[in-house]
Amino acid sequence: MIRQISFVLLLTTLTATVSAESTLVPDIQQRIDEIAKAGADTFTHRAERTPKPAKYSRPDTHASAHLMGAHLHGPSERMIEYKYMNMSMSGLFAGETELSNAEVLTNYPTTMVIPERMSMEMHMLHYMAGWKEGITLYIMPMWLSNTMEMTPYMKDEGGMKMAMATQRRTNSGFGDLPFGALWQIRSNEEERTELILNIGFSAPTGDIDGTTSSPMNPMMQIEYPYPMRLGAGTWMARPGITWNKYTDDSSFGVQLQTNIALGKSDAGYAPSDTYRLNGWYSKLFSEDKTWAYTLRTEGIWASDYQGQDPQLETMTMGSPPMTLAQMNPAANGAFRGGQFMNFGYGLIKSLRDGSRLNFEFTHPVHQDFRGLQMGTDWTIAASWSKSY
Ligand SMILES: [Cu+2]
Repeated sequence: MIRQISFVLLLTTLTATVSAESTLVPDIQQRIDEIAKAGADTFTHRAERTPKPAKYSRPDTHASAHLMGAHLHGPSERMIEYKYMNMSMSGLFAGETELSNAEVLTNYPTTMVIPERMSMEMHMLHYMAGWKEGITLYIMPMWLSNTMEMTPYMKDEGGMKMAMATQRRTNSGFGDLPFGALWQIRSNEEERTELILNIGFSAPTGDIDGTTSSPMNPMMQIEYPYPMRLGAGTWMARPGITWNKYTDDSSFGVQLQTNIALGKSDAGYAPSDTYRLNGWYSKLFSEDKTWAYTLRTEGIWASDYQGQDPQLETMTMGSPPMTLAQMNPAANGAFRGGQFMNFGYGLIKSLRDGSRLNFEFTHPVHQDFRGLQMGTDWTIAASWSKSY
């Protein structure tokens, strides 16, 4: 209930901001196009030898590769983007401290499975369509592949826990379906700034009930622990707001992007609500204005899970009887969320046909986990996009 109220409050606040800005200043997208055109003249000159004139777009009108919802398209313009993301995780952290496997077994005595490494890969197809002046619609189907390596432990006759061979599990399939509208609620041609509201949602199309063989007992099928699942299991509201500012050869952006559960899944739980605050800077650094580098800093606040999946947290097995959540920290919904800070470094390259490549590497500079969770080593995002 509280999360619904906070969502409505957030929307009300944003709508109020919009009403206050009812006098729409001329579109800055036009100004950006002018800048891009000015640059394109140089390219046309350069491309004289080729029959087709080059059609470069200014690289930094797209934000860092990990972000979305930060740019619009003109009416009747479309954009197609393929984006790949990979997050690599390893080690177990309690709060800000990384624990050795021995420390985990001592401090959390019911632990029988220790997650060692994990990678979360996402293949996304992002489609954007300018609907009318200042409003762009988007949809982004995705295919996920989550892989985890974990070490099961068995008790010997003396009650000592002995490590068994490390095992690997992969869960792949379609994820949730984000879609929505981006609304340029304010633009200022003189200051070359704009404010974009993201009215976004995601539909629970990703599977949360997949099963795999238990690392403790290969004859037994159990449900995947929470981080291995392919979706939220519930509709999510994804409201966000972005501010952009452009200069002749650089740009700045600030974005608050949220992901808020609108209910609980059939399995009885709601995933973390997350709030991501990003600030970034891009600079065109090549003579022909086709290269930009991006620097980004990100703060993330994520709640723990609400409710519990009985398959993981109520149903007991073995002797003495224990739940999967007691045996494996990744199956414990109380061990989710925290506060994080990341730095990102990226490159954007505009190509001759008007398409663009966008790459970004990020690493955490601060991780403060609730409970016992796997730490993030790095993430990458790489995309190719083209407007037409
Ligand atoms: Cu786009």
